[in-house]
Amino acid sequence: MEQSRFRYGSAKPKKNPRQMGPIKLPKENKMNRRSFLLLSAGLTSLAVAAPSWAQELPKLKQKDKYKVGFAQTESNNPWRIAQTESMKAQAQKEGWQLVYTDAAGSAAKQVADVNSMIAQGVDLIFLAPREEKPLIPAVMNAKKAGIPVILLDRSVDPNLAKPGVDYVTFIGSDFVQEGKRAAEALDKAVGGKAKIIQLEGTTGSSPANDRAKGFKEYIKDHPDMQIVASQSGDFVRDKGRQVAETLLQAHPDATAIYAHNDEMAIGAIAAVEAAGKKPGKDIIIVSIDGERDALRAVADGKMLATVECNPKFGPKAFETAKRYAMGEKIEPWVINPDRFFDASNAKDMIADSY
Ligand code: GYE
Repeated sequence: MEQSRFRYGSAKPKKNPRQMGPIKLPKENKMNRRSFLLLSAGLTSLAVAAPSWAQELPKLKQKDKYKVGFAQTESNNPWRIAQTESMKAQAQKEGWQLVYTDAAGSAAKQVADVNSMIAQGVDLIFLAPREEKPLIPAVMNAKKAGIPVILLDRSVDPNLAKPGVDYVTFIGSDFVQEGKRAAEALDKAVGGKAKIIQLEGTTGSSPANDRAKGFKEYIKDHPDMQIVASQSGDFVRDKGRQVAETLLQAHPDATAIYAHNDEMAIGAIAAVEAAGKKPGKDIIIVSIDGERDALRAVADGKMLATVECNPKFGPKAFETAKRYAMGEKIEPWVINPDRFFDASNAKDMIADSY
């Protein structure tokens, strides 16, 4: 009720009174001035807290069937395609209508996609936010429109939007842990000594940020494991190949490549071979995802290992939405457990992979 009196509830963050300049006060009345200042201080703190109290997390009415949105980031790799298939298959199984959009690698388009889902009156939006900050408006617009959002596979900046407040929950892997596990596998294989080229994922995306963080955290206690170069390959195979080619030329002493996903690792294998070196011998390659081509490369000895990041979100996504509709309190992070694939098991996993 407070929000209607103070108007900040529906105001955009830009309207924060802190940014509106000083409030002019009548100098002649000291008492008035003091209470006015106290009042305005109170208002300021209310306004700062606005996102949490201004509006509650939208609810999901209990119904037999829903119309839900799934805002995908892009469809240029097997991981994304497997994720989309899993969501579509689950929607069909439940008999729910799925409004599917593909942002084709553009955060701006993804925001527009979410706006169009809002206009179409979907009951809930599954969003895979391409980058952590640019997708905040999508989350907030849906909230304002009273449509609950469940984040899938990637998250948003935790300082700008919060689970249980602005969106229901984040369903996904522990990317920091994935980075640590990749570093640990490399450490064991090379006896704690490596000059590493890092191929980063999409700049500003939560998996790229956290996979870098986890890896860095692990190697900080291993002084002979050094990152000699690090650059984004945008999670894309061919960009991974190009970046690896350039960085291998600039750092002929490199002995390892850590790629934030398998697609870039596969690209890197080609770059290593083009440089006249042997992947798996001269250059040890480790990455994350567990897609078919990477499992094959591990089985062939061209890659050391890949930490799993499972794209099959369908069952868990729809189940979480149903739990939410039933009024269950949803945990802020529904963690997907990850397996690990190396020479000991990669071959057996190929048949079942994507
Ligand atoms: O590792 C990558 C994809 O967001 C966790 O994005 C996902 C990552 C995944 O493009 O292959």
